[in-house]
Amino acid sequence: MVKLAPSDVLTKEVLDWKGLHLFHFMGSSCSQKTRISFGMKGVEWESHHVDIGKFENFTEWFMGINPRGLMPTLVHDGDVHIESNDIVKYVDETFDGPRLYPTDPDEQAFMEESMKLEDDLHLCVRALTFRYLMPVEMMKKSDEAVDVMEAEGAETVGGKVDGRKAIEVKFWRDMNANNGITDAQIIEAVSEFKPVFADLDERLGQHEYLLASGFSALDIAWWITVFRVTKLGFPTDRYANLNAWYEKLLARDEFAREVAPPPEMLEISKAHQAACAADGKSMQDVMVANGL
Ligand SMILES: N[C@@H](CCC(=O)N[C@@H](CS)C(=O)NCC(=O)O)C(=O)O
Repeated sequence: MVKLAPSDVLTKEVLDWKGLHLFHFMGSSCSQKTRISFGMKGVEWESHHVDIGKFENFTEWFMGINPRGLMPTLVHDGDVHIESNDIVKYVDETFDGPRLYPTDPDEQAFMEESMKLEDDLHLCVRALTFRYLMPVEMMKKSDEAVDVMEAEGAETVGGKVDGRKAIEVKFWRDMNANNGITDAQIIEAVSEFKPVFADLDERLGQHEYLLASGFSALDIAWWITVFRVTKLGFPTDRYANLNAWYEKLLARDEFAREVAPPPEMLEISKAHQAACAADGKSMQDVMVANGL
């Protein structure tokens, strides 16, 4: 679990906070994952909305509670937890309510491996998001904001030197240098997702949810990825079982309400994807052109 050591927390005031505080952004897929999980669990939490479009996660204050500059971040009775999958696990273990983690050791082992894969693919989700969600001018980070993010925050996470921020800084600097996300990044991301989705599809042909024992946080984590890439134009309907599971969970209020974009954003996104398609550059166009 990724809990910060008090020495990693440079924004000291949160060390005295009581209660369950979630720093999140409405449109962030990792934040959506935690909000859906909290809803399924039935826990009450205090909301701190951080607008990543306004670079509010790249300030000295926020970097002081998350040295990676990422959403979501949890403060519980003065302890700071980062990493969405770890936050969900922590809340599942700490609070009453329906269990989101299995008790069977084989399922626990499978889940740990699959959650890691889901997390490892997050930069692929991000590449697709930053290409297809909105026009590049609306998605780019200013150089000044990235400079602040690079300079602020502790160098350590859990008391150990952390290399994660350098990966984040490189992502944003590359995006600015390339004026967006390149076709090569799209091809790489889609090539990663295809075999993974085929595996999920096969599992979902065997049981209703990803674990034989029933609904779990694994469904929430992968559903968030499938939701995001589907909305960006990935042909999820190529995978019949995955698609049916995706639609079934989307019909649940705990899921739908956390991922519904504001109408004006939806309009911008649709218009952007239509413009990409008119240029022959939709996600499916890039896939077809590259034999994917
Ligand atoms: N592995 C991290 C990834 C977190 C992450 O990348 N969050 C995104 C939002 S989904 C973010 O904060 N991006 C920063 C930005 O876009 O400025 C987690 O699961 O919490």
